[in-house]
Amino acid sequence: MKKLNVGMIGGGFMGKAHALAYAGMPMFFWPAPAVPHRHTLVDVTDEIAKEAAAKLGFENYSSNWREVVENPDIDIIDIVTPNNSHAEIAIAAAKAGKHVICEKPLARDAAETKTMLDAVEAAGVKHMVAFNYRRTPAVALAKKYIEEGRIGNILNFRGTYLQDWSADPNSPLSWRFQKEIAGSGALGDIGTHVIDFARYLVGEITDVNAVSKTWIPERPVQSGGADKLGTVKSAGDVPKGKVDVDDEITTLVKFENGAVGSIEASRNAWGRNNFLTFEIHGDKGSIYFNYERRDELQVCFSDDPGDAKGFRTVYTGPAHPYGEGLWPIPALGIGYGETKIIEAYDFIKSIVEDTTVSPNFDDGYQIAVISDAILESAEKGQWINLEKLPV
Ligand code: SOE
Repeated sequence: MKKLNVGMIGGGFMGKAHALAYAGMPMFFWPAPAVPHRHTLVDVTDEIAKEAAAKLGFENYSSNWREVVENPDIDIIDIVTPNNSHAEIAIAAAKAGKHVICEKPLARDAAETKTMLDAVEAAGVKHMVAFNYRRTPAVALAKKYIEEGRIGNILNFRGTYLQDWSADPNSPLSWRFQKEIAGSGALGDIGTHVIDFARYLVGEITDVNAVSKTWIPERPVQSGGADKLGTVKSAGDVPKGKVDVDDEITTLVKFENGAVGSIEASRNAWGRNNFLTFEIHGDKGSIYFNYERRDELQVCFSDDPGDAKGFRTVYTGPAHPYGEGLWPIPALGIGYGETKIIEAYDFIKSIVEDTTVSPNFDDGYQIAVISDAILESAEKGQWINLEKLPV
């Protein structure tokens, strides 16, 4: 069976998710299109890389990503580093002829993202941006129902991504709160997942009208590099640094096909953990999804009998998208790991079969253009029409 060697740049939280996906993919989708081999893991020092490689099952380690990108044995470069390093690595990887998968958001703004898109297109390599949530079977099922016309013409999309890991002012000033590294705050980090849902399920966004807030303007300076997502709190009188990105963003949206809606993202929503939701109303029915209950798709069809009309729950399983590879009984449980396994499967399949996979760097670029427009709208306090922006 064909083998593809993976060089993964970064060994933190997302590195764990991607390593799990490479290990698990052939167990779920057999025969695998190709078996991903965890060849080399790169981190900032040899010591950190060595430990991460041992933990995540990589054969080799390195602290020199350029060498790994140039290594002729490597087929795929997987980028799971903070946002400010994505472009440099992805462009070098594309020039070296490697297929590239990169965590989201692709880069800090649309201009930087465009350089990545241009590089992979010029090199003719396969590329994917890791908006994994659209690979939750219930989300893919929503897409199927929409394509089959089960809820008719779409009128409204209401999407949220709410978390509370940074609601505590003592959560440290990690890179996710620094514009120079992250590009934006809740918008880029989590709001982009909702934008991905909106484009995937409804269509292109043409206009946005947003508000943005930074609720906690300074945070304790982080000691050590690890991104603990608010689980490590600073106690006492510690030096603080400025937060220069959004904590919360809410925007109205208009779609090319006439639908309207809203997108919300906040990391200051106490009680919400991974509250990634959408409700979509069509002229023949409605669909509701909440990632915190990710085995379930709530549906209501207008032609349901009058005495049974209302939302009901479909539990995803073998009869649904990706069901042939996953668990044999509905509701046994899909997790974050499974979404990443499906993502790895679709990416590797696209390499072997020489097809285009979505979401790819073009999708990542469109999402960056929309994100920039949202920030511009919030700053100017007005609607921004995307058709007038350079794309
Ligand atoms: C932090 O908010 C984060 O890790 C995001 O960066 C991921 O994309 C999301 O899936 C989980 O939360």
